[in-house]
Amino acid sequence: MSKSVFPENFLWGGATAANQYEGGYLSGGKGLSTLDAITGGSHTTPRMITYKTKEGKVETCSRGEALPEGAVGYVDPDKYYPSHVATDFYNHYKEDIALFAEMGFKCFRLSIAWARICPKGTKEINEEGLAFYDKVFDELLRYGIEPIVTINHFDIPMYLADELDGWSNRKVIDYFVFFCETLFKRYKDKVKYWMTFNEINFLRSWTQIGIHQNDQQAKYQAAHHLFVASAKAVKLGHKINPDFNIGMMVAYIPSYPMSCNPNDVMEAIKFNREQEFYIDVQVKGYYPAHKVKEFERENVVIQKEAGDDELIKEGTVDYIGFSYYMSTVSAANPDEVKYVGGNQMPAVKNPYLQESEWGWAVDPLGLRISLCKLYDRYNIPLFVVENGFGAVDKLETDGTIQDDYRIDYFSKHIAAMKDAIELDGVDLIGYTPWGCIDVVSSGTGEMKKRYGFIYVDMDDEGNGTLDRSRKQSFYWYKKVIAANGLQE
Ligand code: BGP
Repeated sequence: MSKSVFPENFLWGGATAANQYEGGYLSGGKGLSTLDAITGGSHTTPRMITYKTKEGKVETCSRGEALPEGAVGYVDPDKYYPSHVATDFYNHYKEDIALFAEMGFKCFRLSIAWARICPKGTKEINEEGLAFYDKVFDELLRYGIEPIVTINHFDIPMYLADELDGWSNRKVIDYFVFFCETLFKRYKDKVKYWMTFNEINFLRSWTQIGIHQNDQQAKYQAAHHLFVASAKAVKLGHKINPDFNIGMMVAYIPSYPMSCNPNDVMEAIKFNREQEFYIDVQVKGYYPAHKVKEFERENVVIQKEAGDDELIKEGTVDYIGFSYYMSTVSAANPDEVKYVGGNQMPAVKNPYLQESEWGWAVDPLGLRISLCKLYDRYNIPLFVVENGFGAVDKLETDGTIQDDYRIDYFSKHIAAMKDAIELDGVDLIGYTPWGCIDVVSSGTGEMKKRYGFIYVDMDDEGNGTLDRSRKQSFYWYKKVIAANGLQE
């Protein structure tokens, strides 16, 4: 029998995020977060933000839009908000962790709901929130499962968004660093792996960073504040516990040129480096030259304080965490570009690849390509912290779920990681497939777009028993983990 090429201590596991999984949106002293005011959606209807205008009128707008001045987030009792119950990790954590342990998980990635620890996002602490994650970490550690913590996954306490205009305001850096310090000190003996911001390159205006405007100036000024906050957190974390591994997290979608026409190649370079910009700052510790030039051209002026550049240099991360779901194609001719899927990604169809029902191109080799590109370029450990196949699963009358399409997807992506380790020498430390248990879709708000090895009985309107069932992929992944990635 051949030998596994995956390192012996490779972190096999799964990934989730508080706002899509936890539920208990007002339980245990939690404050409101922006995501608690986002309605459900579907394949065709985008998720909407509910807000109150200055005049007190209740309105909605799509997640990408700017909120009018003075508008505040609002939870309309007549609307359905999937984050409120989600798949209820808050009340099912023991049962779920037992299932993860049964699969043989070495690690489990979760995020902390900022508003559960600091209900308003300010320096008031909710002890009950801290105690909840203590119980979760203790339960994981009991089974020898390493917690991997995303400090901030797409949410911000509503108070910070509405009162301070979120990350556009420099004061939020200080509040975030306080939040990190609270976590680092409290969990320093329980958690070793952290990452600061989920998909830092995908932050949508009010929903995720709490800002009311939505132009380039506002977006990049907020990004600067996120960079400074992340760097401060990394420095502080290393001081509190030098054994901490603190990473960054980016959504990585490698783009291929549509043809060998150099104009298409240039487009692909531009697309890729927009993502790599976020990695450059957090790994190399400075703004890349192309971004500085772009800011000059577009009249984007970043307000920095003395010392920011040094901080960014000193607070570089220990590893690169990234999500990989698909690749895309860039074309110089804009007529080729269509917007696809619930997440409205700009894309050109790749004739060589199949797509998921949501239009996401399935490309296992693209994962190897991403691993090569990132390792060649940055030379620090890599961690695939999200990967997976969103599909409609059918619960059979005998209680089984035959998700062979998911097994096929994972099997090919794991083979691609194996090649990257064995043939390209990539230093890959772990793999946490997305939504290892069914969670609400972030892009569409649907329940029917499922990723899990574990099925949760819950539908798009929030009806269901929340019962858990093992899918066929559950048994398959268990074997893969037991064989440290060797596949039959
Ligand atoms: C990433 C997010 C996750 C997750 C995943 C799948 O962008 O980090 O939160 O949801 O994508 O996307 P979706 O839920 O839209 O299918």
